[in-house]
Formats: sequence, C-alpha cells, structure tokens
Amino acid sequence: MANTFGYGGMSNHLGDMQFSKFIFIIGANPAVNHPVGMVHILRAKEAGARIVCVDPHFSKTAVKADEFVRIRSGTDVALVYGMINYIVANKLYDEKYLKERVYGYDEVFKEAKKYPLDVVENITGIPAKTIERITRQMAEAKPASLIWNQGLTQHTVGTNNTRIMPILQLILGNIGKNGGGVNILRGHDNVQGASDMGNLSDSLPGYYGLSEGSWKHFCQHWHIDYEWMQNRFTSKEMMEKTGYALSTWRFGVLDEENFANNNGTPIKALVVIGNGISTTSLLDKTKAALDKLDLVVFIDPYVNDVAVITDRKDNLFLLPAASQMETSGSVAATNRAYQWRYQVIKPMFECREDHDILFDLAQRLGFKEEFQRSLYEIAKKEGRQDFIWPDDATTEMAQSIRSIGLQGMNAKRLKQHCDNWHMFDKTTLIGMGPMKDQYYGLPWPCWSEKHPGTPVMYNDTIPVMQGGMGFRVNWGVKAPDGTDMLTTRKLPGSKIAGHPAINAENIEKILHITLTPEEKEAVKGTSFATGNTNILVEKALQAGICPYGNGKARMVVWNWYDKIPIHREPLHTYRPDLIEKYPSFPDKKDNFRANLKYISRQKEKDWKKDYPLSMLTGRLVAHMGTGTETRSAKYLAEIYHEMFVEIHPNTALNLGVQDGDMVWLYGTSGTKILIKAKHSYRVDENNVFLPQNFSGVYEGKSLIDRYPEGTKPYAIGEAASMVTSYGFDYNTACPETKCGLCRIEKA
Ligand SMILES: Nc1nc2c(c(=O)[nH]1)N[C@H]1C(S)=C(S)[C@@H](COP(=O)(O)OP(=O)(O)OC[C@H]3O[C@@H](n4cnc5c(=O)[nH]c(N)nc54)[C@H](O)[C@@H]3O)O[C@H]1N2
Ligand SMILES: Nc1nc2c(c(=O)[nH]1)N[C@H]1C(S)=C(S)[C@@H](COP(=O)(O)OP(=O)(O)OC[C@H]3O[C@@H](n4cnc5c(=O)[nH]c(N)nc54)[C@H](O)[C@@H]3O)O[C@H]1N2
Ligand SMILES: [Mo]
Repeated sequence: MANTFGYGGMSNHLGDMQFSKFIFIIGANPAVNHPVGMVHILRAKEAGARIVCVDPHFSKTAVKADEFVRIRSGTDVALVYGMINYIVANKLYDEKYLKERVYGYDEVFKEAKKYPLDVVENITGIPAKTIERITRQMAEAKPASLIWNQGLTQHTVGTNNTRIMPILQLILGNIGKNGGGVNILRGHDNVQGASDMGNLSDSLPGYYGLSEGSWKHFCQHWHIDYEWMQNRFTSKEMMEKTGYALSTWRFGVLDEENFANNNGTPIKALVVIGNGISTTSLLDKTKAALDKLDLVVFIDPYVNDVAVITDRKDNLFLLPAASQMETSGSVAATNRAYQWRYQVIKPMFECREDHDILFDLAQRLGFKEEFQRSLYEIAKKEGRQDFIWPDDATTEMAQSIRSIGLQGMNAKRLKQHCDNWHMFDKTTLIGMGPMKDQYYGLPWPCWSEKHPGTPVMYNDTIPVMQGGMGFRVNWGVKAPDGTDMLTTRKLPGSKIAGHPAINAENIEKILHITLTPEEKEAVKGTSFATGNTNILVEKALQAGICPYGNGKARMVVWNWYDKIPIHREPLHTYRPDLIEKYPSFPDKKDNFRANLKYISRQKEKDWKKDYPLSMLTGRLVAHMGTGTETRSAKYLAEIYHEMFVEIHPNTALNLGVQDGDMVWLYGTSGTKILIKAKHSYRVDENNVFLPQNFSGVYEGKSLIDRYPEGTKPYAIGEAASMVTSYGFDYNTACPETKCGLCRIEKA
C-alpha cells in the first residue's frame, strides 16, 4: 500500500485523530474493522470534529458519522477531482504550503478542470451540492484527517486512489500536522511489520527493492557472500526480477503463455504460511492450480480453508504452526510503532513456532548455516555461543533496515515500552517519568538509540530529535522538467534548508564538516540507508537535519503510466456508457509475472447485460479474514453463522426473492454461489453486498466432511472470492474485489 511518499501505513496515529476538526473516512469501515481506532474517532467527534463517511454501503461507521455520502464504487478519483475543482475555484488551497513543499500541483489543478461538479455527479452519483458542502467543510476545518483502507485499494485504479487522497491532503496543507495526515488503517495484526520485513515479491526488507546494491546491502548484514546468494538464482536477471504475487501465482501454474515470464517454467510447488488464500479472487483458479501442483504445504495453526477445496489426494501437507499466544517478538502496529509481544504459553501438542519450522526447512534445503549465520555473529559479538531468539533477530532486522530508520530500536527498548505502557500518553504517545523523551513503540523512522521515534511524519515544525522531518528526497533533487525538488524550509534548530539524502560523498559539503580519516574509511561508499555504522546518521542528527533529505512531495509520478491519477471505469462497470470517456489501462504483460488483461477484458462484452447488479464486498465484525480462526470459535460463529447477500427489497422482490430465500449469485467469470438473501437498505437498488469472511462451501456443495475429525469449523459458507470479478490493480496486482458485477436468481 505504498502512498505518494513511497511507503504505507499511517502518517499520523490513532490517538492523534483526537486533534482533528474534521475526519474524512473514505473506503474504510473502522467501526467494524478497527474498533479500537474507532474509539479515537468517536472521541474526536465528542470534542466537536465533524465525521463524513463516503461509502457505497451504509456501513456501521456511516451510522456514527455526521454525514453519510453514498458513492458509486470505483469512482473515488473522480470525487476527489471534483473536490479539488471546487477548492481551486474558491481558492481554498494552502498556497504557501504548496509552493514550499509540493511539486506538480499545477498539473493536478489543470486535470481537475476536467471534473466540474455536474460531471462528477454523473460519474459518482453524489449530488453536486453535497460535494460542495463536504469540500468546504473539510477545507475550512484546520486540521482535517483523512482515513482510508481497502475500499480504495482493491480496484484496478487502487494506486490512483491511494495517490489522489494524499494529493487532496497536500492541497489543503494537512500533511505533517497533528490532527491531519493520511491515516491508512492497516489490516492484519502485524501486517505493517510484514511489509516492513519485505514479505513482498518486489522488494527485499525495508523497501530496498531488488537491485544489486540492495542485495549487496543485505548480504553484508547477513554475512553472506554476494556470489553465493546470486548462485541461488538461475541468473542475475531473475534475482532482480519482481516475483509472482498472491493474486498472480495461479497463472504461473495454469497458463502456459505465462511461463515465459518465469524463465520458461511453471510453478511446481506451493508453501503457504500464515495466509488464507481462499480470500483471493478467482477461487476456481486457485483450486485448479492447487489440483495441478506437484506439492502443496500449509503451515497454519488451523486447517487452511483451501486445503479442503482442492481435490488432490497426495502430496498435500498440513504442518501445525503455533499461534501468536505461543510465540514472542516484535510486531508493528498500523502507525509504524513496534511493540514487544511476550509468549503467553509454550507451543501446545505437536505444533511448532513458524521460525522453528522455517529453520528446519532451511536445513532440509541445505542452507541452514547461511540462514542463521548473522544470528550467530550477533551472539559472538556479545560473547555468547548461542543466539537468543527472537532478540537477536530483532537486532538483525533493526540494524539492516536503515532505509526507514529502524536502527534506533532493539529488543531491550521495545520490552521497556511494553512493560511501562502506562507511562505513555495515549493521545500524543509521549512518554513520561523514566520513559520521558520517547514516543510509544518508537514509530519509524527512529534514527538512533537516542531518537524518540516519529509519531507524525513530515512535521517540519519540530526539531529532528523530537521526531521532526520534511518530505523524503526519494526521486532525485531535480524533476525531469528541471524543477528543484528541494524545499526552502528548515527544521527548527538547523541552519540547513532543503538537501538530498545524506551519503558519504555529500555529507561534508551539506553539513560543512570534515570527517576524520577513520570516519571516512568507515562510511566509504555508503549512504544513510546502507553500510553498518550509524556515523552518517548521527552527524546529520547533530546538525539538526533528517538523514533522508528534506524535499518536496511529488504529485506527478513521471515514470508511471498514469503520471497523475485519473478516473478509469472498473473493468466490469455498472456504467458501461462511461467506458469510452474513461477507459481502463492497456493490457499489461509480465505484471508480477502474469499477463494481465485490462482494456481487453473491459471491452470483451457488454458485461452489464448478463450481470446487471453492482457487487460490493467487505467484512463482518465477528469474523477475521477467511474466517478460518473465528468460525472455529463457538461464540463468534454464533454471531454470524451463515453466508448471505444484502439486497435492496425493491431489487429482491422484482426478482421474486423474499427475505431469507436462498439464491444463486453468478459472477462474471462464470462461477456461482448458493447463499441466503437478506433484504437490506444498507445497499441501494443497484448494489448488493457480500461479506468476505466465509469458506467451506463450494458452488452449493458443503466441504465439511473433508476437514479432519476435530478440526471442523462451527460455521461454513460460500466464499465471496468465488464470484468477485477478474481485475487487478495496475501497479500492485491487488485484486479488484471492491467492485464488480453479478446476477442473482432465486434458487
Ligand atoms: N472484524 C474484522 N476486522 C478486520 C478484518 C476482518 O476480516 N474482520 N480484516 C482486517 C484486514 S486484513 C483489513 S485489510 C482491514 C480492512 O478494513 P476496511 O477497509 O475498513 O474493510 P472492508 O469492510 O473490506 O471495506 C471498507 C469499506 O469500503 C467500502 N467500499 C467498497 N468499495 C468502495 C469504493 O469503491 N469506494 C469507497 N469509498 N468505499 C468502498 C465498503 O463498502 C466497506 O464499507 O480490516 C481488518 N480488520
Ligand atoms: N471479496 C473480498 N476479498 C478479499 C478482501 C475483501 O475485502 N473482499 N480483502 C482482502 C484482504 S485485505 C485480505 S488481508 C485477505 C484476507 O487475508 P487471509 O490471509 O486470506 O485471511 P486470514 O483468515 O487472516 O488468513 C490467515 C491464515 O493464517 C493462519 N494463521 C493465524 N496465525 C498464524 C500464525 O501465527 N502462523 C501461521 N503460520 N499461520 C497463522 C490462519 O489460521 C489462517 O489460515 O482477503 C482479501 N480478499
Ligand atoms: Mo487485509
């Protein structure tokens, strides 16, 4: 979920929302999905903040908002351009802020001219008067906070959505302010940690990417010879190539045309660790791929739901993993803050902790020594024979991930925070008493063991040693058109205006200092993000500047297909009449190793003719993800025990469907599910809503007998991913599960 600034996660934090005067919630339902976060939003409301919720579905969050704005799904970019159009016409933007801190706003202003409010009303279904009202309220509230989540990302235009939102906040001067920011509420427990650690196929840990320099950086920290590492791959090209994604691997098994993207070979084996995978769209393709593979392994505390979906009879292994209660270590929260988690009980029965299983796997594959080498090196440095898990792994992670500034944290500091959490203020995160001068969980960047962490990113009105920073200089110091990408602003306590990221070559010039010969030798060839000493960073901090530079945020991504976000109709759109004016992207070959269709799928046929209803999907408060865990919990299964579709009574009755009737819901890929109809006014007459948290029934057939004895969930149901439409974000390959088309017939 990379944002305009490069990385995902909240720019501010949950408690900070209490300082907001206006909270714009678009494509998120925190009342259901982030109940703790919702408490802070409700506190802000009690203190006078206005809450506006933009959603195609009258969600539980919408119920609590001051205003609910119903939008046609997949049209958020158009809405925001309408808002920008109004902001520009009425001069409601923060001109000084834009001039000093932002690049490319003139192009965005120009594009916004194409979106006058009557045009936007036609695209989004939101009355022009409503857009005017919410825009004026948001622009006049200082500061305003913006919250989004999967309602924006799961679209072919997901990255356009996630770029236009920070653009709106930059125009209003709301980024880098308490009570402002872009607050992307993240998903799973520790999903922020998982992405920081690089559980992604296009990057090494810490968002370093896959270039040779990045591999060399990690090889140094892992004490691995670069040549040895390169020899693990068939070629250097494959080593540096983006891998398959969770959404694209199926094509690598099933579709011969795709094998060329994978060096000519199909995928032969799949190991699934900590992922449901039945929640990924095109579930029928997942089943076909699982049936065809040579080997399938699930490492999971439960029986993974797709293990019962596949028909395969052999070479399918379930390795029981320990649950989070049986493990310990650092986890990252949605606001980039790390926390220590202690083990509650030892692993029960035959289950083992994930790392333990992976160590064993490395041994069988013949590289356990290399896999663990850096842990032994860390132990050796401290005069120990054996490494301590997970403390030494935390050291390895923090010392190697310098790009986002994890080097200030270590197991000891994180444990202190955890043990003393009552000594931190819950709205500002600042520590008190012995925890003074540290923010809870050391939200990254945390540049050194003396640095307090960064609770609000891009706040350049406080000194760097209190968590201050400008925008990161990540795209060079000059734009292709020659514009200076550095800012004229200075952090308090520093004499240095905009500057590039600090490296061994430029440090003396930028800081007006001279390094000693020893220092020069130690930092040779490195930058603030590479090498293994903190000298460059410490010097920058002493001079009062942020090591990763002080520049302008960019609104124009000059190396992307959509240089600025534009509205594009979903592949399966409820408004086919708009395709000509707002077509999808061209088809894209080798997108996470798959040849993905965009325009050709959109134009393949008149989808709406056979599939006349717009389909939304989202979550239920009592279930999590696939529901594998929660449907195995008796009391949670009791709350929501069967799969259903919410349908407007007018629509339902026209189809002869009474409340509680069973219906067949047909997806655009020719698949179908048998579910219960629930009359509801949460959806309008054109939309239906499916929860995403069920599995265990497949096209009308119960799979309950396939679960081994003693593992049967208390509730099962058809999976929404069986009928969600084909479609993937152009840049991340995230499935388009937030809008699609379907047809409903009485069963
Ligand atoms: N109880 C519970 N909590 C969870 C989870 C769970 O399964 N259960 N899952 C966790 C995970 S992994 C995640 S990622 C988060 C997800 O958290 P959210 O993103 O809040 O979850 P969703 O319910 O999927 O979607 C949010 C809202 O987006 C709306 N929406 C759909 N399409 C559009 C659109 O085109 N535009 C706009 N503006 N809105 C749209 C939906 O109607 C829905 O109300 O929740 C986390 N928390
Ligand atoms: N239609 C539709 N589809 C969607 C979405 C949507 O909104 N609509 N949302 C998408 C999103 S954002 C997400 S995140 C996914 C849901 O994400 P999934 O990852 O598919 O769902 P989970 O149920 O959370 O799966 C986690 C699995 O890990 C196992 N597990 C739990 N703890 C551990 C552990 O400590 N170790 C190991 N090894 N395993 C563990 C669980 O038992 C479970 O099988 O769904 C996606 N699909
Ligand atoms: Mo998620």
